[in-house]
Amino acid sequence: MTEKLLQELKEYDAAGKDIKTLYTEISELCMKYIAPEKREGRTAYYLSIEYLMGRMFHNNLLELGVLEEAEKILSEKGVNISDFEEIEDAALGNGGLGRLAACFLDSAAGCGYPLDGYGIRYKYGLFKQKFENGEQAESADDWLIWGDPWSVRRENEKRVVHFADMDVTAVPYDMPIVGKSVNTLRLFAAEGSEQAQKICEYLYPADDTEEGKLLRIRQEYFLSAAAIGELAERYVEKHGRNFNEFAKYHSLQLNDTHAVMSVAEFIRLLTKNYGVSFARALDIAKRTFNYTNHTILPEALECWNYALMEKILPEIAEVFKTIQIYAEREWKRKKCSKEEIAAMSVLHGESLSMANAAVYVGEKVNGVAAIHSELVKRNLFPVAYKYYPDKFQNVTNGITQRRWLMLCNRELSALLDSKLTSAWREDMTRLETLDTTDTAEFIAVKAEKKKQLAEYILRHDGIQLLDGAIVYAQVKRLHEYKRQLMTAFAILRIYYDLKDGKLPDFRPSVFLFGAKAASGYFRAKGIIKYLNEIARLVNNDEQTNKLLQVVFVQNYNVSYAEKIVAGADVSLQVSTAGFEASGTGNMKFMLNGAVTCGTMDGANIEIVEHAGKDNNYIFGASVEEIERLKDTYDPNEILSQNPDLKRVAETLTDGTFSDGGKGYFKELYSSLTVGAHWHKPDHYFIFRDLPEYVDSLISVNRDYGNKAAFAKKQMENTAHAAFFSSDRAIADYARKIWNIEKA
Ligand code: NBG
Repeated sequence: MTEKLLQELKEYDAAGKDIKTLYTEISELCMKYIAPEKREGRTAYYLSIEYLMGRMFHNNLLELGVLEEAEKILSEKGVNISDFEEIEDAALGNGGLGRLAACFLDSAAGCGYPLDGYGIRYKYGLFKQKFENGEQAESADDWLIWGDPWSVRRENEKRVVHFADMDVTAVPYDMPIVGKSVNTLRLFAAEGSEQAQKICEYLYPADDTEEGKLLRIRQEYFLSAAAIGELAERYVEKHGRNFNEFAKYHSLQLNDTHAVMSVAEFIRLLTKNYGVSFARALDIAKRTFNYTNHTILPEALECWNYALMEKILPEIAEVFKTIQIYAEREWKRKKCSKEEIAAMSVLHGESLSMANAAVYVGEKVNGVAAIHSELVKRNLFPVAYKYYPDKFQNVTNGITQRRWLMLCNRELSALLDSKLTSAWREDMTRLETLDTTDTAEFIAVKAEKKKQLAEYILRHDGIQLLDGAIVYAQVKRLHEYKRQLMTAFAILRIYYDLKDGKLPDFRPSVFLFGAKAASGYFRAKGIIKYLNEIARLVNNDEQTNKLLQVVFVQNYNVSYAEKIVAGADVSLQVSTAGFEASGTGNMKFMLNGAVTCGTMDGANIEIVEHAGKDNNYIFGASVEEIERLKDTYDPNEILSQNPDLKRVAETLTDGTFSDGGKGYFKELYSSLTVGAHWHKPDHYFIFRDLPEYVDSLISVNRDYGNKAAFAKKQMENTAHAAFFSSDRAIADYARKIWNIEKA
């Protein structure tokens, strides 16, 4: 097959065609050789409202095993496939949750597991970001202007989704996921009236207005009804109308709570259309659905107002209410107290808890890193854990080495091939035999990737990186708990120390940021502005600017990440312990040979377990310490005792920087020193961890002086990254949760 494909590429006429035509035609040519698997046996389905796929072109050629040859053939025709890097990412996701879904699809296909995905084909993906005067400016991400040659519209498989006030047509677009098996990501586009089309217009519309909430409910139901309708119909075609064996052939994974309505839709459909009793339908659902929790932040746990849902989905609301009745009977039989029942309730007063519904119905409930799964049991669903301990599982996240090493770091991959043979590509545990004392070539690769990163940044952001500097990178969504603000303070501490002559041996360092702030998130936007103001100050100071540089790149996305994780030396993962469920960027950096400078949070804990504490830079309060500290913590006392900290914190208010009259900086300062009606001052414990953070950053800087020793630490991280491959994560899901076999 690959021979034929390569032959066709050789015969392809590229003359005089523009980049979009080339991209479309070559992609379509490849698509002819990709045939999705027909589903026969037990299959798992991933139900997710986000998929952050990134660019498909290079990845698919890699998975087809023709990347290098195709590249050669095309370059002889004058087509440089790196030009296709100008093509928009398929950014149908916000961050880690959506990117995880993409990695899982990749690994399942890569390993030959029967896993298909269902999602929404948004017309506009995650907004594009620019900085105007240091502030985030957003514009629509019109990714489809490039066409979508990697998807196939299935006109004859469309179906109608009913709401009380309108009908919407769900038209599937299938994106083949290429690997050992070819799996399918099926994304539904909403068609029909103008209002119907709105459902798939934007990813995550604002949900702070009633209109926004309704739209969100519509999106969730749209995905759920389209997916469940289709699965039920296919089942009936094959097995008839008796649903007793449905759970034997299907395992449905709810990626967070966004598709929990599919549980209600499943029960609704079986009871209304197929004459199954409610009790029986609920029982089948309980053996079919599983739920992954991705955060313990209360604001992210979805609750819907019953009346609101009833307005557009009366039957679905009714099903949730009935689930509550059945659940209560079960809980009373188990002799749960009133309080316990309230804690587990699906319907509580007027509020429908999607998480409680998922926990009650889900056969398995998992967190995404060891510590997070513990917190899910202990803090989030303690009562459910008491009565259903066997439901609760952990599956630590993973990332695909195909995109995050083989594709984004072909130089390091080649080096590993030369040392270990290419067997590591399929069996990452082979990396453990890497001789990490042999550092010279690794150092050369890192330098090359840093050079490529510098070129990319120059091209995209017009910023020249400090030559030969240590690259510290913090790239992720902008959120207070991720503490980009703490890094800002740490940089200022270093800056003032440099100016005061207190850091005589400091080596040139770049602090590299990439992050988008949710459009309604005032503080996150303030932090972006603050970092850009710090960049302006630091980068223009002749006294320090050969030693310290701050760079915030615009429009951080999957494609940017591919450059950054390969070129960085230090991965900054500094969330408040207990708040980052897992993190997956941390794994990408590790795999590419960066040390982690971070807190004992999320998967950092496991990274350090595997790669060694001595090969990373861990600081800050642990989860237990934060829990102990919580009630008595007084940031103002810390500030009053530490003039250095006070000096940097006060740059928010003392006129050092201007936020152009927007009030960002004053509000940030008051969030740290006064608090707000919904939280105590400094509720992410920045001042608790900041001094240790600064020390860690300086230790990294010092250790970097011994190039070989530092490179050894970096290589130790690569060598112990096997556990963080999503091949491992998928195998865990397959075994612990889905009960599926490789083809
Ligand atoms: C995010 C967590 C990350 C985690 C990803 C993937 C949500 C709701 N959660 O820590 O914040 O790595 O999920 O599991 O986006």
